[in-house]
Parts: sequence; C-alpha cells; structure tokens
Amino acid sequence: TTRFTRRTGLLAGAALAASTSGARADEAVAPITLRDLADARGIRIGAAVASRPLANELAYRDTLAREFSSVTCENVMKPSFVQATPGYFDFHASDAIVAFAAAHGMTVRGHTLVWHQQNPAWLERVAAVGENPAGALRDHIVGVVRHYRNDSPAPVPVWDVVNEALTDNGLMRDTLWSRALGPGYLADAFRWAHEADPDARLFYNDFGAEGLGRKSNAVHAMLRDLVGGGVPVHGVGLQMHVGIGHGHAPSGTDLAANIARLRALGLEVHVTEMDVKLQTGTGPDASRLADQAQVYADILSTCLDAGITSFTLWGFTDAHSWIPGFTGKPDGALPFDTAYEQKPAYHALARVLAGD
Ligand code: 9MR
Repeated sequence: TTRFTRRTGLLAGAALAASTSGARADEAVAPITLRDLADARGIRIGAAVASRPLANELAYRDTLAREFSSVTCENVMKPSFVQATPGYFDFHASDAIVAFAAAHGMTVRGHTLVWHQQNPAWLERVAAVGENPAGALRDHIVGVVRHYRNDSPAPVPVWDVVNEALTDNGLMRDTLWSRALGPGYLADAFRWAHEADPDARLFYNDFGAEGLGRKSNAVHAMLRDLVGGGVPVHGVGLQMHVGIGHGHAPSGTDLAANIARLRALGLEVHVTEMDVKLQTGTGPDASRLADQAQVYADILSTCLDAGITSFTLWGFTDAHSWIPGFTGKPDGALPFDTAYEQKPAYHALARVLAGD
C-alpha cells in the first residue's frame, strides 16, 4: 500500500516519475502533499492561519504553503482586528495573510463578518445603545468585503458572513445583533455582503451542526427559509470541532445525510474548522493517535463522497492550536506535531485523498 509520508512519498513519487519520464529513480522528486492530492480531486484543502507563527517560523510557512491550498485567518479578519476604531479599517494583519496566500497560489476563506465574539467594545456599545446599529453592521460588512472584492489586488472569494447564530437547541442565539436588530439581521447581513461584492460566495458557518440533530435541523430550516426568500446565501460551513472517543464526532451516516439535505437546497458545503481532540479519549498515546487518524479519515471520506468542495482544518500544527488554551488541557488535535512532523492523522488524510 502507498504511504504518503514525506519519506515514502518521496520514494513513491520518484519511482513514478522515473517510470513516466525516464528520470533516474535516485533523482530528487518533490514529495506528494495533501495539496497535490486535493488538487487532483478538484477540492481545496485548507488551514486556519495565525499571524505570529506565519511571521516568525519558517517551518510554519513552508508546511502551510506546501500542504494546503486554502487559508482562513484564525483571528485577524474579525471585527475587533479590522475595525478596532469606528470608521478606521486596519487590514495590515489580514492583508499579510492574504498576500501570503496569493504568493503561493492559495485561496482565502474570509472569516468572519458577523459574530457575537471578538467585536470591538465600541461596536458592542453601538449595538446595545446606539442610534443606528444596522448602519454600523452594514458599514462593517461593506468595508471589509469591498476591501477584498473580486477586482481588488488580493480577492477573497468566499465569506463566512454569519457565524454561530444558533444555539445547541436550535434557537436563535441571543447576541448583540439579535437584540439590536431582531432575527432579520441574518438576511440583511447576506444582502449587504452581496452588494459589496456580487461575485463573492457567501456562507453561514456553525459548530455542532454536522450530523443530524436539533441544531443541524434548525440550521437546515433557517437556510431553507433564506434560500426560499431569495437571500444571497450560497453555502454552509460545518466547523467540525470533534474529538476521539464515543459520541465526540458525528456518525458517517448522519453526516452524509446532513450534507445531502443541505446540498439539496442548492448550497455548497465546506468543512471549515476541523480538529480532533485527543483529551476526549482514553488509552495510551499511540492508540489515541490511531483513533484520531481514524476520525480524520472517516470524516474526510464521508465528506468527499457527499460532495463537499473545501476541507479546512483549524490550524495544522499542534504547536499552534486554540484547544489547549480553551480547554485548559494539553492536547494535539491537528495532523502535524509541535515539531511539524507528520502524525498518523496526516497519513490518514493523505490516504483518503489518494483514494486508497
Ligand atoms: O481559534 C480562535 C481563537 O484563537 C480565538 O481566541 C477564539 C475567540 O473566540 O476564536 C477562535 O476561533 C473560533 C472561530 O473563529 C469560530 N469557531 C470557533 C473557533 C474556535 O473557538
């Protein structure tokens, strides 16, 4: 069986190149990467990117550019970063990531325009007591989307317009925007983004709505209503923050059924933020890493069969992941370890992409 490790991938690639081009088998041939394999399937493989390691770590930059064809700014495109001061847009941090992507032929998923977290204090105040909260939200959306519109130097063709607007029970989440504007803010946000860049593909993004259940039913119903009402929404992001151990990831059948019903609405489906926690499992490290590889493989395989077009991880190296900070426990939820070595999860993703 073909194993796409860097070393064996090198050998397999060299053998292939030698047989097809007459090159000597001992000549150096570029290793097969996740990116190559995803290209061959016509899908994007992506990672969330953090500014500091991108600026400071060569291994971070090299691995990102080699293995991935899509990037998402983990933080710096959010309102608290791009509009910390009312009316003054500061894109220096997001532009750096977008420029890196452009330089390496990668696409960008814009993240995110409307959320209940990472808003500047002034915007929260405007939403709570301001005279024109709708105007403030509209100006934010238009300011960001226009900066990255299709005819700009570094376009962002896809946006997570609204993030996490529903609760686990499938109700409208009580947020600064639902309080200020009522539930209609979702449709308005999509319309404003569409006005700012009619070419952009506009997504609703949420977590815990990957399989079948109350929340995914509500996401589906909400999107059905938006699509039915002629609102410019083109896709849905399934975040996919999951874990090893029973009940910490959706079953393949539920995931496939959910993707199918979303696609039946005419929507594109992306996996937008996948990581697989180890702390939810049991057993020695080696068996946890094997379980993690299996979860990555099962989910990617189901998603490919179900017709998703983009598969993004929330980071790529265990050296930089939100999980330990958030859970207060060490983990290792991504396919590269802290030394940028490929973990079993990496090989599992490569095998699935290769169709093995
Ligand atoms: O990974 C992000 C982390 O660095 C931030 O502190 C956090 C703030 O809430 O947001 C994280 O990213 C989130 C993403 O934007 C939306 N879905 C959940 C992600 C993980 O919390």
